[in-house]
Amino acid sequence: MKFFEKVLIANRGEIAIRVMRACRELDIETVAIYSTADSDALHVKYADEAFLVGEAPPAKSYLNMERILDIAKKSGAEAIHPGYGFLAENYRFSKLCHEEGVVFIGPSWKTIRAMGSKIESKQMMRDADVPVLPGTPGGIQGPEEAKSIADEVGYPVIVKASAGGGGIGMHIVHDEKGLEEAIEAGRRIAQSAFGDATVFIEKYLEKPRHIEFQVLADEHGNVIHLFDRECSIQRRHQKLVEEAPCPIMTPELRERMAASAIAVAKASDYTNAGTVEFLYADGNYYFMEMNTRLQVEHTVTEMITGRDIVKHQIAIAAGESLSLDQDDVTIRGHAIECRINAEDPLNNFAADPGKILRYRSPGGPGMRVDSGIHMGYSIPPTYDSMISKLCAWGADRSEAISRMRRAIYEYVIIGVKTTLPLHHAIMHNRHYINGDTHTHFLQEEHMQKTLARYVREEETRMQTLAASLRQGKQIAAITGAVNVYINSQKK
Ligand code: MV4
Repeated sequence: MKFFEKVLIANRGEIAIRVMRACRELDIETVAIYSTADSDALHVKYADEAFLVGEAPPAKSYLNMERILDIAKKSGAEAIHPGYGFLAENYRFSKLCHEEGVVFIGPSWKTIRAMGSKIESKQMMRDADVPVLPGTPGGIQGPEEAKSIADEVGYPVIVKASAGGGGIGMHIVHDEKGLEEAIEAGRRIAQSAFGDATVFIEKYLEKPRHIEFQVLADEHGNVIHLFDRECSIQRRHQKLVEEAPCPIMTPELRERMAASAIAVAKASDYTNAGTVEFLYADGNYYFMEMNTRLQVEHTVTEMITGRDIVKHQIAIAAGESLSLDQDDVTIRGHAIECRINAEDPLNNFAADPGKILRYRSPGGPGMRVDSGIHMGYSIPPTYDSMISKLCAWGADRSEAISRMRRAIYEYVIIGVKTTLPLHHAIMHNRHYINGDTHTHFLQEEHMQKTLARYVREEETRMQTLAASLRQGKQIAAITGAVNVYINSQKK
């Protein structure tokens, strides 16, 4: 089944390539767009056609709706896949595509808009009997209302921006003294970041887990889920490690949460692929938000279910009925994703863009590496600093961890600082190994101590490798034997 003749991918990097891979398997032609900073990028070379969309700043290129639609029409693309980030959750873009007769591969613009409002989506879920955290039902009207609600739910509470995301405008309040100030600060930040000052308050959970469910919904009322992911390990609201399934999931909890995830999708008239995010603490879970896009971490779900989420997105957007029943989807084994970024773990994770001088990615059993870079490529400073998504699958969680450690050992990246040592530290952390994680995991002392040591070890490894390359030992570098060589040097 072909679904479309030609699809435009309105994104860059690894996710553009991920979508194009699905298109290629489906025999669909691909159209890439690229900014002046990306003329040498892999996604441009991978596509059947590529069009310059504008200057490097996202507002002039990957966020330029009119220009992207012009390219879609000029190239004859019938549909646009937005990837994640950029225009993926911009309801105006989805609406504009609809008006211009181009299929937006994602949910309807009305659903995207409704889910963009935390207050509206929370109310919708409350009505659908999905658990939500107690707090103000709508936006805060005044300090008196805020005080009485905070007293009712009990401190600590959290102030959140209704239009928010990524923790922007969020403030934790421990007692009545800080409340008014937090609301004012939240309103100010929300106004300048989103043009909407509406904030609300809810009960704050100290160390919750972030558990999410992948859902698929077609345009004929069929909704299924593809099980759960655990995404608690984050830094500044950027996920670093994700896995599927969630290590603490029980059949009973899964049944309840999955039913809620399906209820969320049905209540919002959801179509296409989406993710329902929950906070979990002490046996209870609460709806947090719904992401109306393909997510970075969809990979781990694909690995445990054997299903291609992007192909399902394309089929759904073409009006097809879901080709799967809920009972067709089962979990096989366990998968972990580490996001490898060009960042300096010892310098507050400052981005470290630059040229990749040597690059060799891991392989062998149970590996998946989604990447938009290659040896000799310069990571531009303009966009995110992701090098790759390193994913390991195992028959059980323990084997997935062993394989991830082995993959980190095999990985050679020279030229930029990377988060590999951080991932090494996490994969050897006994709390992680026990599945004992939460949203403040990286701030804990035990992580800080081990991290510094692993970063130094990794730097030594890469320096030794660089030196051996300068001595002409290229063969070792490309065969991977260099890792063995380096380890024996250390002894
Ligand atoms: C919370 C919370 C605890 N209690 N809400 C962070 C991003 C935004 N989408 C919501 N976030 C949180 N909301 C209540 N009522 C803790 C967080 C939170 C968090 C959530 C998921 C993953 C990582 C996190 C890191 C810090 C805070």
